[in-house]
Amino acid sequence: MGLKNFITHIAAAFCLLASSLFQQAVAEDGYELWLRYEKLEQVPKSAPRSVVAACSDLSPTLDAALSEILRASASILGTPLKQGDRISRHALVLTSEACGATLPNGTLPNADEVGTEGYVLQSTLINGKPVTLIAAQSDIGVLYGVFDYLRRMSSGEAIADLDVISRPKTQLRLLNHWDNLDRHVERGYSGQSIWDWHRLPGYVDPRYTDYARANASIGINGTSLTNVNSDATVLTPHYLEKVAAIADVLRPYGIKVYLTARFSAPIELDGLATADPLDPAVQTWWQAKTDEIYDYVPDFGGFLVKANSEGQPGPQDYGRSHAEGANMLAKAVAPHGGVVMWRAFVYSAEEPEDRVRQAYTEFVPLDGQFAENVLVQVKNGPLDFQPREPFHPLFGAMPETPLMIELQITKEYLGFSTHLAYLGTLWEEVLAADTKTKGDGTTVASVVDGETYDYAYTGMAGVSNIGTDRNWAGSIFDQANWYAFGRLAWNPDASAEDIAREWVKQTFSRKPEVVDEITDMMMKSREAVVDYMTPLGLTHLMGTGHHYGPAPWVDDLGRADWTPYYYHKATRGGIGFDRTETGSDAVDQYAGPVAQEWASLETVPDSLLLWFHHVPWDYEMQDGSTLWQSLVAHYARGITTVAEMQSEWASLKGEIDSERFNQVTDYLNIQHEEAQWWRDASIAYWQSINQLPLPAGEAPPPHDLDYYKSLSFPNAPGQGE
Ligand code: GCV
Repeated sequence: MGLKNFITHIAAAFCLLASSLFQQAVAEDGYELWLRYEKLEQVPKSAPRSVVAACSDLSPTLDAALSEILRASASILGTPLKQGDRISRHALVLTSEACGATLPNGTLPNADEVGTEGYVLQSTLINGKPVTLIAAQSDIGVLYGVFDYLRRMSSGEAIADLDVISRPKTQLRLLNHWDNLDRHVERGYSGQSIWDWHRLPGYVDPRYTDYARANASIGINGTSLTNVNSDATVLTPHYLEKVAAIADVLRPYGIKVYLTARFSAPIELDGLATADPLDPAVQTWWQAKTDEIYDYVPDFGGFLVKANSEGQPGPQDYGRSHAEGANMLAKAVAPHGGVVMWRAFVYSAEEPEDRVRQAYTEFVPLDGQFAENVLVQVKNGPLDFQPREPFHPLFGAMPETPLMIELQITKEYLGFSTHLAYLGTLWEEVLAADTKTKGDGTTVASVVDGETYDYAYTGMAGVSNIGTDRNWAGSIFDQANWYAFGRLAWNPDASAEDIAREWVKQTFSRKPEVVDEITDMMMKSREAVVDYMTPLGLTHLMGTGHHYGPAPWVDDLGRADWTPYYYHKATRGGIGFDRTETGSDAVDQYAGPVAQEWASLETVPDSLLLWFHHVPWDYEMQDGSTLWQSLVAHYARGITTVAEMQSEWASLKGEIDSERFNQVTDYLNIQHEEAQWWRDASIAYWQSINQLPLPAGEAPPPHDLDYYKSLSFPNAPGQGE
């Protein structure tokens, strides 16, 4: 080999090494979420050539929009768009009323079309030049429009001949972090809290900008930073400075900061004798505290409150109602344009009635008594974010009070971060449910988005699954739940499948066969969890406290309604909670036709059977099998579906980078093992009660019941206080 050849070989080997090192360096660890902006195989003719902001004033929000376009175009198209100051052919033109649009009259969309946050994407001519216009009333509308445009580009969709108008159907689209000041996240399965309180405000983690980008890309416009089981310390000046530093980063992305208000804060922070909301000194304290917060954060969104629930202090400690408590805080934030989100997740410490009845009993009589800037925040179901619940009976029952829906993105009851459970389908089921409170078609979505009762405020909250894990959410597929929450908050009528598809295209691959396969896995994943954990309307059978794994046998906690036994009531004679008029009559809290359907064994769907009825083990199901046979078959179906997901995923080897492929493979293996554990432990317990043999062909659990009972997980993540 001559010297020249030798050098060429060495150079080639070096390049190979460098490129493999580079590949490792840019390994797909999930950090980029759905904003990966994967390069297009072929740049379409309609691709823009330059970007220009047709504005007399460039706000930080428009700066963010421009820099997102430059970042994305560099990646998707291979070169960043040129940033021009004049409109040229094939330019992307950003503009808004707020930025002092420098465009011909009539180019901007009007407020009726797009409202304060909507936008248009339009392929049009400006000064005779073909351009794509991203225009809005506000700069945040432009940013949302930019993210929509980039979503289309990065999904490989057509970007020629665009004629899109989009505006959110709800006003307040919030994440609720259940993050403590010591960075423990209650029900968090993705590391610690991203809010690094100790180092703030001196060190502001650059990650907060990526958090803001991700949220803005799906339309989220608010975040409540702290746990609803709240710590008054966050309201002290030392912490408010830190809150202000976070708010400064989020502001350009249209995200307002909210805080949880501990009702007893006046006592704890300043030694007041009471926190009675009708006490003038207490009212003055909250007014001054609120003014102080607004000094730090001028666009502070308001308070989120959990009161008189699970040991939290509240107005009832002083004989006052939830409305009186909420209204005191509402008065304090009103002059600043803030709101109060008052949670309806309440149940009495004395257990006077079926727990799922209590929020309705408590809140319906207060309809009309809340101040104008109060929203009552209601979980999707009447119990507690279970794999399946009927919709909450409060939806449709409070025409005078804006009701927000609260969804749980973090999977406290659906397998933490290792089980693949796409929650888009769970939320779609709830949002599409017909409450019939104002005739047919009064869906939960139409209540929440204000269409039915013309609420002054509308909103959706999602309990965050975000933490310090490099992939943010604990698993790649859990990112889809964050994504789906934002997209549904923007449009509660959107289809879970469409959302899954667009997420897959941006996250994994644009290849149709890959998109189909992964979407299929996602669409059946939640029902699989229902099948292997709590089929046929069973509920809350999880391990005590941490909620990890099965524990249907637990019947002796401090209070009955924390035990699985309370919910399944299994005896030798039968199983299920009678919520008809012969039992707790919780079904009566639903509008007539819904109540009738669910109260009757003839018409109740199998999926809610044991939620509303106590039936014998040999009860004949719709398909002719006995309840016992059906229950066992559901467990088997759940495990089979997970096995299917495993082989579907395995078939994608080579289509997905190895880092994400391997992690998902490992997690699916865990899910399969745990699905089997759920089935075996549950069957071992049910058999100890009903003494029935297993249906033919069903394998007995490999261990006896005592073994399953003996398993203990004191260090399971995400536990509460
Ligand atoms: C923040 C459930 C959870 C608690 C949570 C509570 C709530 O009970 O297990 O951790 O507390 O809901 O929503 O307030």
